Amino acid sequence: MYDLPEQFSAFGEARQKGFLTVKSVKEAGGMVAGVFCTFTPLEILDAAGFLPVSLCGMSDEVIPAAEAHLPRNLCPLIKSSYGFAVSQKCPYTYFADLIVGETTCDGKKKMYELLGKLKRTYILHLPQGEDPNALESWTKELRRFIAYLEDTFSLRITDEALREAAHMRNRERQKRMRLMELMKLDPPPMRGEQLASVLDGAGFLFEAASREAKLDSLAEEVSTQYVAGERPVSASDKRILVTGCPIGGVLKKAVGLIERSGGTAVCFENCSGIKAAWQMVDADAPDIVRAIAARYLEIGCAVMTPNAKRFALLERLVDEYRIDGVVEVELQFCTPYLIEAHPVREWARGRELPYLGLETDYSQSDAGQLSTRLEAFLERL
Ligand code: BJ8
Repeated sequence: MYDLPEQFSAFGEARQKGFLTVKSVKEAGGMVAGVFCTFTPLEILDAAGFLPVSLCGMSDEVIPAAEAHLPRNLCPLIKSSYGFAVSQKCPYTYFADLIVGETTCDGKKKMYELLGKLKRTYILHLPQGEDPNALESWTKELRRFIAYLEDTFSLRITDEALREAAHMRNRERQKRMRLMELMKLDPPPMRGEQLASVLDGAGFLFEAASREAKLDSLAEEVSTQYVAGERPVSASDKRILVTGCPIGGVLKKAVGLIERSGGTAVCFENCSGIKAAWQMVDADAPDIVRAIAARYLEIGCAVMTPNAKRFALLERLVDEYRIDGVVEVELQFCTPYLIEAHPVREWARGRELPYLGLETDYSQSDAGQLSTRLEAFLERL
């Protein structure tokens, strides 16, 4: 088995260790913003001097606490996120001066109302689809958010600071893309589970220059070892594209199982993977707020109606990563993605690509059943 470079572990531990950084930022008088979604315009929070931190819940340990207020038949990501807040088990939520939510799926929207009773919460009203007014209304919404931050926290957000933040976030996205694009190699130079842990962990390395340096150094290390002949993944492994809901809470169960059953997840279309990184902000555009708005509207999430952007991206990724099969990971009760699974299945059929949909939650109770289905699927490829 591949000997992990030390850098992989640094990313793996970032989520646990990052709260010490957040604590010291708070002690030094800094401000922290908790965020949940890839649509959150990080550049605005950066330019305002906030440290943005993801609050997405990834474990089922706090779901019983959440179910005291929320229905059982709700997506585990929502229940876990709320559960961590209500049970005060998440240091990041504890330190947050502000929580930024957005109108995506109904479950999250309504959960934010409850969260607003625990913490100061601001809701961004995201346009719900590809209508001709979407860019105008999202740009106005971002200006309203800027005005809210300026008034509430007595600060000033300049265009210059927004441009600087856009350049910084673009650099980070490019570095994430560089790492993900290494998976185009055949056989790939690392396991998908390793890659996904790095992409998640990078979000908890809060100092931009050091985060960028670590992403660069990992890409260098992986490339150097590959050129030197290291082959951590068997050439006979099937190349799998993973799509669907965010996978942080089911990484080991879903991706780990794919990779123990004869496949490698070479491409993550999900949030935290390519969907969240491939589009850049035009940082030198005359209207920087509009440029930020335009960039975020390119995200092909199933909460959008219609969601043609997801299919355009999938189409491109299948060729670029020479995909043998598609695995769609659906979190239970996620209406937008569960309904969009049908057109994704139809699209895969049209491309003559084997497709498997896995509906799961954060528990381990279905691990055996998923394993059997994945083994059968991968054997067929
Ligand atoms: S941009 S994928 S992070 S909305 S919470 S929709 S799993 S029922 S997370 Fe998401 Fe933003 Fe889109 Fe990405 Fe379903 Fe659960 Fe809703 Fe979810």
